[in-house]
Amino acid sequence: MKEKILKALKENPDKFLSGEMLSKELGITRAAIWKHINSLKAEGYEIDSVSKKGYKLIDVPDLLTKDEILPRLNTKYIGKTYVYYSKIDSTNKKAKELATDGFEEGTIVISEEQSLGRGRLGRVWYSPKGKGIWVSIILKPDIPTMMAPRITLIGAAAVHSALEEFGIKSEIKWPNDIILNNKKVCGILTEMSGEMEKLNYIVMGIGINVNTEENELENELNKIATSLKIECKKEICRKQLLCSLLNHFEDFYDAFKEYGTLENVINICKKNSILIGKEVKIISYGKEVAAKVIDIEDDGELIVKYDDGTVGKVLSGEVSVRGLYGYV
Ligand code: BT5
Repeated sequence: MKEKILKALKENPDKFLSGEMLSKELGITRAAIWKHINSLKAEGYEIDSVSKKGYKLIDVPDLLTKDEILPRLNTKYIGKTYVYYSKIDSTNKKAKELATDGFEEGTIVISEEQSLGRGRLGRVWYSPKGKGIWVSIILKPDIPTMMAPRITLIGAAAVHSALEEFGIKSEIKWPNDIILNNKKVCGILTEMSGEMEKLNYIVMGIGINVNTEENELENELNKIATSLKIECKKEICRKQLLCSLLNHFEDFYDAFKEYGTLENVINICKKNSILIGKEVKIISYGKEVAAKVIDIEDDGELIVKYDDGTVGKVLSGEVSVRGLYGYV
């Protein structure tokens, strides 16, 4: 009902809608209308209430609530079950609990702020309030568990494509970073549950620094991290970006499920790779090895040439890749 009232207010931006009219149209009492209006106000909607005139929408909050996102989303199933928090420890942690409780494929968990946002290998992901997109997607594809890390590249290609719609040309640092101006603007954390043969679920967490200011990237994070606002020198609409991201994600993910290939995704990751042709350090289980990145395989693995001339494949999920002289 609240959604219907909001829709009516949005469709009549310059008009007062009387409580009586709303109550007749929606078939609920005026007291109930008043309650829903108060609940919208509590969410941050600025609504003018004038006795004998009614209600007029003045301003919409910059929030990624269900009411703001679902009407703009063109997906079939990604995001249709929408779990929203203003603050949570980690959306990935919550999504894993929900996936275990039987929440279906496509459910997303989103929060304006994370108090314990997580990166890979127990690292911390800085997630300040209202400044970014901190979202996790529950996936339950019928694939062997060992194929699950490939899904990370679907996330990377989806973020890249969404940014492209905003005229932002990003680079992809295999397997889970999106880079702007040699700094990290987005990170992806793919977690899974399953046995060798059977995958129970995947949770893909995506964190994008959207409107974070430079001085908000604390603890020297500004040396390796950036935001869309810092690079584009203007605010970016988080709602539009989130919808575009989820739309692209569903397209790529559907193709993967239907045909079992990652052709488009790999093409995007190769074409926009910041690593191919570079000398890097591959860090795995505390060991560092120098190598040159040659290519990305059709199955998503990184092909590298070691200093002794041998060529090898690197699986995502277990490594970090660093440039010889800096982050990339
Ligand atoms: C990642 O890990 O890049 C995965 C980040 C995933 C975050 C999302 S947000 C929604 C969902 N819920 C979660 O709890 N997590 C996911 P990794 O490659 O390990 O990179 C982590 C490193 O990036 C840290 O050690 C910092 O150096 C750096 N970092 C931390 N916060 C950052 C930020 N906001 N922007 C850029 N870099 C950051």
